Amino acid sequence: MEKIYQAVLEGDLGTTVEEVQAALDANMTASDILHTGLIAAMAEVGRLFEEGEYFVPEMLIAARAMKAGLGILKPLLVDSGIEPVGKAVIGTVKGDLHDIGKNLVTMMLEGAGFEILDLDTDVAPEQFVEAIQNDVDILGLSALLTTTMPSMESTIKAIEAAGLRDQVKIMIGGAPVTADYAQKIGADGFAPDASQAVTLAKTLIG
Ligand code: B1M
Repeated sequence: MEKIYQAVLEGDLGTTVEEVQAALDANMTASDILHTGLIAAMAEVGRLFEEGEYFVPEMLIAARAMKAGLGILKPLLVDSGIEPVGKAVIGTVKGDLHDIGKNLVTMMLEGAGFEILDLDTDVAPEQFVEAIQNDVDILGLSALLTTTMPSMESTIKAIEAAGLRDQVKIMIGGAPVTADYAQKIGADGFAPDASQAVTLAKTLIG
């Protein structure tokens, strides 16, 4: 696990992939590798960036390594093989290019049996409005920047203006987002991480 952690920290994609595979071969669970290896390393990358020891390029190559590791874990995280329990649209809001957390939430929701339409990153309010027209149970909005959090509110306003607010439950998340903020902007819920996003989504459609 230490090798995975170090490899992500160093942005070493090849070693990350090798060590994630080695950990799986040694019967470690996908969930343990995800949390103790990959997510823990990204948290450290964020700390180093804040302290001025890492800059954007280091952050970017670490993110690439993490994504490659996630790619190996994905089939194990999503392989639930059950009928969809609900339909969800998800995306990172306008102006924001961070997608790792959103991808994790997507994988966990897929693993829990949700059918997902992932709109990717930098998604404008009108794109979300368009995507939820047909029988969507949950809309998930992700934001990693304090400067893009207001895009969550604009998206909810656009959905209200389109007359669709009563048809969809809206949940939000991302490192700077809080439950208070969710309440303030009229979202239906907030989840601090991907597994709690699954619990929340199930509760919202319950
Ligand atoms: Co960015 N970045 N970044 N970055 N980056 C942060 C977010 C930052 C906190 C770093 C720091 O200063 N410590 C900081 C934001 C500060 C702020 O707003 N207050 C920051 C900055 C400043 C920037 C730039 C402005 C840097 C620059 O260019 N000067 C720039 C902005 C680009 C843009 O979006 N327009 C930028 C760019 C980048 C990279 C491209 C280099 C890269 C992103 C690569 C990618 O995503 N493909 C990057 C990265 C990697 C980070 C950090 C280091 C890691 C983010 C991450 O992937 N975490 C990040 C520092 C940090 O967060 N500690 C940072 C791992 C991931 C698993 O966690 O995304 O939080 P997270 O997701 C969690 C939960 O939040 C939750 O579940 C997930 C899984 O548990 N969750 C949800 C997320 N979405 C959810 C949705 C839900 C529910 C739960 O419901 C729908």
